[in-house]
This record gives sequence, structure tokens and C-alpha cells, in this order.
Amino acid sequence: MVEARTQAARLWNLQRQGQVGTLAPIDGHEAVVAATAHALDPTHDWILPQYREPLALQRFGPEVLEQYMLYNIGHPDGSRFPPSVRVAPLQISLATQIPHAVGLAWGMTLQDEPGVTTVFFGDGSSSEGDFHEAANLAGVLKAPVILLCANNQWAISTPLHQQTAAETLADRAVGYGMPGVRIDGNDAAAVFDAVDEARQRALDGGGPTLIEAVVYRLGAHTTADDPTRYVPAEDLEAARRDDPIERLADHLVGLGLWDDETRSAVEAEAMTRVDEAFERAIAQPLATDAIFDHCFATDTPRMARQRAALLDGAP
Ligand SMILES: Cc1ncc(C[n+]2csc(CCOP(=O)(O)OP(=O)(O)O)c2C)c(N)n1
Repeated sequence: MVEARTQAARLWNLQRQGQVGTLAPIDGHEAVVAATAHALDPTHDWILPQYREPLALQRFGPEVLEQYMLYNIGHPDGSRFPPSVRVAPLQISLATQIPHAVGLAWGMTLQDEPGVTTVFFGDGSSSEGDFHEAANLAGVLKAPVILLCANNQWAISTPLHQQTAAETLADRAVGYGMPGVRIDGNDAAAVFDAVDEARQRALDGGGPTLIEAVVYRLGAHTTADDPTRYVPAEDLEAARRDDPIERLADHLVGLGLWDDETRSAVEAEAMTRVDEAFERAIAQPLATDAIFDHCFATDTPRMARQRAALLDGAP
């Protein structure tokens, strides 16, 4: 969790220096993501992230950090994970990863593969048609999928109460015939237990679970956002007092398993790791017109004109 936040802070600075593109910091989501990754089995289970989680998914393979750095500099290989890493590429088009997760889970059942898929999405994404269609299908098929909604109270500047009239997001599970569980997403142990239980149910043939992990977005939506224009300062202050990292740190200090020295060492290592990954990423060859690759099998006439103009150095 500390590593993910440290790396996010470093990436924020790199973005401000124009070295990487727009990205979404993890701040406030660390317990949800790290504890979920630890409750899953990287050799059999799959994770389909949205865009805020990757830094905390390194348990599924050190390649995740490498891919994330490539992705952030706009390299197409950033979305091409090695087959051994059971993490899907980042998804910016909201909720489109949810039907993928259900399809993947169903496919695993058809092929008798032991394992579950876990898909991350936010409160805002839970208003998208893709969420509802995928949840409905998952319930009907009893697909071994965990629908993990990190409710951070905001979809950019849209607050939760403008997103849904439902009392809780977990309540929506009833309509799809699956258990809905609402947990404190700042409590790493609670997240671990909820994911562990949902995973066991899925492996036992009990089908999907919707988990609503309640957190608060502690940073900006992305590097392109200014939350001071809409997040009430007092709400943010209250949320900071319940920071998931500090909560777990307090607990571990009480057990004699964590101290300032350990934290500084973790932060320093994280900084080195992210800087080294960045250096390796920018050393990868990247064609000037790579941005046009992988959109269509053949460029449309308009894209062909744009590609030619870019290669000519024309405006
Ligand atoms: C289909 C689609 N519509 C709109 C957007 C623009 N958009 C990007 S992030 C975002 C808010 C997402 O909020 P949420 O799902 O709660 O996740 P969070 O960013 O808060 O983690 C919106 C509307 C998009 N990326 N994709």
C-alpha cells in the first residue's frame, strides 16, 4: 500500500514534468486493491482493473509495473501483458471491463479451469449499462466473478447522490440474484475477508458476488483534475483522518511489525523501482506514428492522412 502511494506520487511529478500522460492516482484505494490482490491466487485467478489500481497489483507479477510505465508513456506494449500475468490491460472506457470479466469467468467454467475473475470499477461506472448487463448475465450463468465496486463517493465531480437513488450500491445485487456485500474499504482485513469469502463461494459453484467497498478518493480524479473546485474541504479532511494506510500502520505498530524506519525503507525502494521502470520504459523504441496502430486492421482514409501528416512533421 505504501509502495503504491509512493509510486503514484512520483508519477504525478513525472506527469507535471511532461514525461508521462494523464493518470489516475490510487490515493484512498490502497487497502481495497492490495487486500484484494492478496486474497486471490495469481496462478489461477484473473484481475480486470479499471485505471486506478495497477500500482497495487504487483503481487500478480512485477511485469505489472513495467506495463503500467509503458502505458503511461503511450507505448502500445503497455496494453500487451505477458500471458503468465493474469491482469487485463487498464480500461478507460468505463465499465467495459465488466462484461469481459463475466465472459472470462464463464469461459473458465466451461473449460473446467479452477479460478475466479475479479473486476474493479467505481461508483460512477456502476451507472453504466455494461455493469447492469454484465451483472445480470453473471447471475444467470452463476459465473465465478467478483464484482468489486470501489465506491470513492465521486465520479470525477459527480457526487454519489447524483449517481443513484439507491441507498447502497451493494443493494443492487438483489436484482441480479447474487449476494451484495458492503464493507469498509479502508479496512484491509475486512476487504481480504470479503474477497476471500466471495472467492470461495465462486469456486464452490455459488456464482458471483457484488462487493461495495466504501472509501473516499483522497487525491484528484486524475492529473487533469482540480478537486479543490468541488470536494468540500471538511469532507476531505475527515477522510484523511481515516486514511487506509495509517489505519493499517497503527495496527501493525501495535503488533511491533511496522515503524518509521521500515516505512522510509519501503518508500525509498518504491521510488527506486518506479524510476528504474520509467527509465526502462523510455528506452523502448516507440514509432512516431504508433498511436495509430491497433485501432483498426487497416487505417481508415482519414487516419491514413493523419498518419502521413504526422510522419511528415506537418501540423
Ligand atoms: C464510457 C465512458 N464515459 C465517460 C467517461 C469519462 N470518465 C472518465 S472517468 C469518469 C468517472 C468514473 O468514476 P468511477 O467509475 O466512480 O471511478 P473513479 O474514477 O472514481 O475511481 C468519467 C465519467 C469514460 N471514460 N468512459
